[in-house]
Amino acid sequence: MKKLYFLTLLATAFTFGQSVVITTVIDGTLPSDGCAGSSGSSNPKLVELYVSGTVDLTNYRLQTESNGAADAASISWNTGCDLTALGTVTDSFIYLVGAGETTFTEMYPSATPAAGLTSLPNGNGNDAYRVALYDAPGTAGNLVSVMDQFGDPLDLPVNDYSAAWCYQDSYAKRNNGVVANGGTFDSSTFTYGGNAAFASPNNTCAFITAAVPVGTFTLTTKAFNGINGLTLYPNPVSGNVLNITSSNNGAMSVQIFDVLGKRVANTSVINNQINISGLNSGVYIVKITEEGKTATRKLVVK
Ligand SMILES: [Ca+2]
Ligand SMILES: [Ca+2]
Ligand SMILES: [Ca+2]
Repeated sequence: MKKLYFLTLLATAFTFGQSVVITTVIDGTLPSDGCAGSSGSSNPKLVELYVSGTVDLTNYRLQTESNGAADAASISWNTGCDLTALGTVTDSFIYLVGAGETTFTEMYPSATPAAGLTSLPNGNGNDAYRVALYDAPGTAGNLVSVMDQFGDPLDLPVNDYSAAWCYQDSYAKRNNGVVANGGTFDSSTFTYGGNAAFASPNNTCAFITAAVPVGTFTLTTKAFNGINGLTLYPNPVSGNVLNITSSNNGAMSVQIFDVLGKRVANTSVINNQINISGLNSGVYIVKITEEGKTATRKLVVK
């Protein structure tokens, strides 16, 4: 089954950053029936995703791990929100509104909540999320890979809000340029409103809309493909060593991503070489950074 997905992905247009990432999470303090409404006081609840490149969302899920976990064995991801109904998506935001859709639409008239989905995320602050690919729908499905994750359940005692990413009555926004993390969450890659940022008197549509614009995330980074004289060889590579040189010959760091956008290596160039013995045969994207400039190259490992 894994092989089938791999071939399917290779057959589609291959783009760096072909991925689904979690870009905004909101736990609001507003009514559910519009900005002037009177029903409820914990809306809207949003998880915003961004699809970079073209991704067929069949058997992708947005899953929740609620309230932290005491240890790794206690981590429990729910079956989640199956994204299959969204079909194939290209370079677009997806708005998963778990509660307060009427209010959300008034706040963000240009953002259309995703339709036709069930089990929408409905977190209240100390709940982690992940985008994951399964081999079948529902409880029968087995996990193929994790593409991106927000929050680490092990960061907090159960039912606690002390970790940086725990945003009760507040929000979290992914920093621009942060690519899919493959399930390894780094809390410094998001910006947070701080606990209870939307408490009274900030429990108004105007305040929250201004504090948390949606649809703004971008993967574009400055000085993209800007490393002078960058050379990778051999390519295709069959041994354990990849040579990387540049005109500047400065200190270079290297991240390598697989076709699912998962990071599989994070290393530094030493004596113009990196060791790639950990990579299986396949196609990868190599992201190289030298003195603040970044470039990407396709790499084939035989
Ligand atoms: Ca839990
Ligand atoms: Ca919770
Ligand atoms: Ca809340």
